[in-house]
Amino acid sequence: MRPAAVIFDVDGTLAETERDGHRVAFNRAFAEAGLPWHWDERLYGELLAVTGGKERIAHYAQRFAPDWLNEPDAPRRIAELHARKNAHYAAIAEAGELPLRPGVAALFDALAAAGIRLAIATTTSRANVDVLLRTTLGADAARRFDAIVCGEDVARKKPDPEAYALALRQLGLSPAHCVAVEDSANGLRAALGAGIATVIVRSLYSRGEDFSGALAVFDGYAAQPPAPSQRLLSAAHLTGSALLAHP
Ligand code: XBP
Ligand code: MG
Repeated sequence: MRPAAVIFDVDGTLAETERDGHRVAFNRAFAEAGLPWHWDERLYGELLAVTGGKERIAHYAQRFAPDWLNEPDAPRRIAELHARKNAHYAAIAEAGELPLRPGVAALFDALAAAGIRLAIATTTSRANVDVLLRTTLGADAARRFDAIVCGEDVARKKPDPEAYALALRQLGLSPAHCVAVEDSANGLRAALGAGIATVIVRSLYSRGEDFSGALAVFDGYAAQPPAPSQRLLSAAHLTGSALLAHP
């Protein structure tokens, strides 16, 4: 049995957006606001434990600038910083600096050709998803997805399963008929929490994470379609151990 739908995460999974996209955009917003904050690559890797841009800023401030966070207008300043960050992120994407990971576009095509529906469950902002899809796959790209659940749509971000549960409801499918594709341990916990079998494609920042419970773990999408889709299709009905026994 093939899956009826494959639900993709975005950041790290479809594109390496974190190091050269979100991180750079955060730093531009901090500099613009006159803040002496700079998130280098290593520190950003630690901060990624907290999903959501606003939540990440608050988490950083709690550790490194508690007085700033205790100001009464801190929530407004965080919201402003985050809005500016997303504006810088959009500019980076518009400049063509955030390509899809190799093999992603071919995988979308192979799944669609096999009659398998595409969906997205991410905790990033909708504007960031829109600009990434548009600048990589064209103006109509969002129409290829039957459900796109973003950070604004949920009360609790990953690793909470809410984003995946909502995607299932929008698709009208049970978890047994779907496969999730994730790059991080937080994402894996979210998808498994919703009862969805999950394939991991590790990203720059997630290489050392614990992926216990994943159906399979890859370091990239196979270069030659339809190989990646074949493995993904079979992932829906093979148990993790069977997949490992038949790599
Ligand atoms: C994505 C995130 C996001 C992005 C930025 O996690 O953690 O916070 O870094 O998003 P996942 P916003 O890939 O597990 O969905 O700044 O738009 O919140
Ligand atoms: Mg991710």
